[in-house]
Amino acid sequence: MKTKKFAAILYLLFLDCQSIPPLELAPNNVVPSQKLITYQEMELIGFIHFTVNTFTDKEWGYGDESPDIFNPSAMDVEQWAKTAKAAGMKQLILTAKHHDGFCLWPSQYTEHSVKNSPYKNGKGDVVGEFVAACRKYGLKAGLYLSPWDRNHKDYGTQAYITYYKNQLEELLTQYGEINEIWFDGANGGDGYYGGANEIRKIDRDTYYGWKDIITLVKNLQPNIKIFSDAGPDVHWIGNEKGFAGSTFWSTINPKSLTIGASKTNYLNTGDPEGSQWIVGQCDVSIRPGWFYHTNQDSLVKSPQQLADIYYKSVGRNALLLLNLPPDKRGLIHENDVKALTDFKSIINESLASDLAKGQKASANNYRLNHSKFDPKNTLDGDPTTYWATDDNIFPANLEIELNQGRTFDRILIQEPIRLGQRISEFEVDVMGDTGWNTIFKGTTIGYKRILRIPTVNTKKIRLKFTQANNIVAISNLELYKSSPREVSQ
Ligand code: FUL
Repeated sequence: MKTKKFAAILYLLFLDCQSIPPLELAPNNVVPSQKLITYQEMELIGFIHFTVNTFTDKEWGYGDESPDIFNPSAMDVEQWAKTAKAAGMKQLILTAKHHDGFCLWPSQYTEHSVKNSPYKNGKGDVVGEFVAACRKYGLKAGLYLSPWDRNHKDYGTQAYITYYKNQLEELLTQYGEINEIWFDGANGGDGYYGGANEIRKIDRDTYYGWKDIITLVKNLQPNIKIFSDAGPDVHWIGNEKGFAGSTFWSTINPKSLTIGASKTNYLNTGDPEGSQWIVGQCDVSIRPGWFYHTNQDSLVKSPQQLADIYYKSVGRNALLLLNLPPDKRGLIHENDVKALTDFKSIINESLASDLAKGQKASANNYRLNHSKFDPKNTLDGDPTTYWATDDNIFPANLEIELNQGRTFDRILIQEPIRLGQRISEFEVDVMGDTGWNTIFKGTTIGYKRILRIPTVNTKKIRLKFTQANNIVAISNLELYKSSPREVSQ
């Protein structure tokens, strides 16, 4: 009898538990892997374009350059790493081989490499030295291996694909963990090609056999992120200015992408209907060219221009990949170091003191009235906690009340992207003397959005989320007054 009663109580308890909705918000269909979240969290990374072009003053070598010209006079790979580290970069990517085909490591598959250059009397290995310097300074190492090779006699045939795969195998087995491999979309055209001096065209869809190459890369380095116009992990942003679209979805449809032939507008905005999560990466050079040219010493981007780029990349849900090309000495030039250092100190100053921290957050609704979804989770500095509403609450309003009137002009917002990217329309209102004023209207947020708004002085600010593809969830909100140094003095 007693056991029957006990069973009935258990059953009732079970029924009761069933009626309580689960405490974690159901994720979207498309979400990033932890690997991609960790990758996106790097935010700022650097590119190193360095090869024979540095010595010939060219942007694209023809492929007939003699290895004799690769002779940096004061090479210091650690200076690259130290410079990047000091600027808060988390990774560097080196052009192990650019379109000219010259290899910065002593590849066994070609004579066209550092092994036949005067650098360290042919005993040098720039890739090896680079990776060691990255490790020493706590940076992740990435490598660029140009699919196009204007030096190789077999370019355009299957023999070259074998050569390319062999080189990938060298790079991905001899240097420990490589965090990213960069597949450039530029390929096919005129070149030296072992002396043929002709134009060679390839079929972008079929020639490289990208599917096999991707499998090979992932087998050799399971944790690597593959960059290309088409991902599969990281995609080009569609321009070389360092700007993501002001609407930018981390979801995209890979069926619409081809390496070397993707629509740039599509890459620039992503796709709310996208079937895959591919992180956006904004590449741009600190100078007009990707390689060092003396006559561009005065054309290094100003710290203010770099700050603008930062807001249009990191501030728009993408990564910034900033190129720092070493000069003929093998050093990042003083002007570049200065611009980079000043840029980073300006951004650090702008985002130094969060005026919303420890202030009051409220909302017109929060899910189940449960503390797990409380609006104050947006101000706790913990990226894993978040505010979320009950089902179908639009607008979802998040209000921040400051303990006194504050002046600010930057708003940093984050979605808990492990649950997917959701917001597609929002506005920002501030409380004025006569009530709420809308001062900004926006679309996407994603991992991180940093809004530059006109300077306001207010005690109350409201974010009004008017459209999303799922229940609204926000993990973080910060308010800042930017450094006056963001504007040229
Ligand atoms: C382009 C290349 O053609 C440029 O030389 C540079 O490497 C840039 C990052 O990608 O497609």
